[in-house]
Amino acid sequence: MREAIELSLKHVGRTGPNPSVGCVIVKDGEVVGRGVTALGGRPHAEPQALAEAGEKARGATAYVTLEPCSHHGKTPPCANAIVAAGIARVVVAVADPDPRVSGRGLKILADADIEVTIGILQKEARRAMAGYLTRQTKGRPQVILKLAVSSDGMLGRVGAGQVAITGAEAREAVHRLRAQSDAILVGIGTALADDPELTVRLAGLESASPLRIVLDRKAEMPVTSKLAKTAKDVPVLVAVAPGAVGNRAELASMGVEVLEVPGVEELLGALAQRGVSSLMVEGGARVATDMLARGIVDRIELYDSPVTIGEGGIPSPISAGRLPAGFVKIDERQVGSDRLQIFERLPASAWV
Ligand code: AOF
Ligand code: ZN
Repeated sequence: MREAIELSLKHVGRTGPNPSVGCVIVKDGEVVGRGVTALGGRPHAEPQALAEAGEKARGATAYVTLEPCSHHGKTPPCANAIVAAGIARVVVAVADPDPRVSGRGLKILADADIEVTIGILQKEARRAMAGYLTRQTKGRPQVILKLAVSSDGMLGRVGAGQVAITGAEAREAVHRLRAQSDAILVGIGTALADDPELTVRLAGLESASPLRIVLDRKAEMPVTSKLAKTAKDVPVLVAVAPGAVGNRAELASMGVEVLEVPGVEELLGALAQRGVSSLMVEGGARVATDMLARGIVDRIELYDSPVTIGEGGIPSPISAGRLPAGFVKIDERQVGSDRLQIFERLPASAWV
């Protein structure tokens, strides 16, 4: 199962709206087939692992991170494929909350006299598909807040544009996190101050750039911004208040999608509706504070840097020692010159 989870991590953020699932088939103590949900979401993991195993699937054990599907969607049900291949035992980490599946996949297996075990490494597998599970159960994407804080507790400097706080290794890790996310969001303050591009600029992952979103109540995003100018290459969505005028016509003519939403919760609901499972929030202080106050942040990736900002600094709303209630540290490691701490706030129900 650990290997199946590792496999699934390879395609996180690139199978939407499907979860990235891993499947490993073992016969006589040897791995005979491996599969991960293909980029774009199909084929699913199991048929690929079964194809690799071929005749060796007969009498073998299949380890799958998510309950095999039972619905006739864009591909035939994986549970039926497992039965047809003669698998003897199926070990599943997490039951599928998709109402089309939700226990029916397990039932198909059990009805065919396959031995089924559920819940193995459930916590790890849930973390690996947290985006999908959050969207299915809460009707909004998983929200990941990324913050880089200077040694004097600042996020940047007023009027200075983009200030390098973290080092090269952290920058690479952040771009990898962007690639694993379905969408990335900043506030209009950050869009104006930094003129960010918000794309993935890592060799081999250029096509994994997520949908770029700006919270921009008055539609103030400049038509000269990098975001607007690149909207035809990588999609940009500007979330405006109902009736906002500003630059919306010009932005729309440049290929920017202008979406009217009364508030951030409605935006998250609309994103989930269109299959966005994970949303990375990259700035700035006001957006971070607001999202934390609303209780809609699920995970915080906090980089502490040795760089000092000093005069004119923008204070960070949070620090490792000053987190809102309910967050627990799940990981801590050095990333180049910076210290990364990861916090999660999972509802108790997500662990059972
Ligand atoms: C599996 N194995 O690798 C994945 C599954 O749109 P469809 O027809 O591809 O179905 C999407 C649903 O399939 C999704 O909501 C989830 O229930 C399941 N994903 N299932 O057996 C896989 N990715
Ligand atoms: Zn399937």
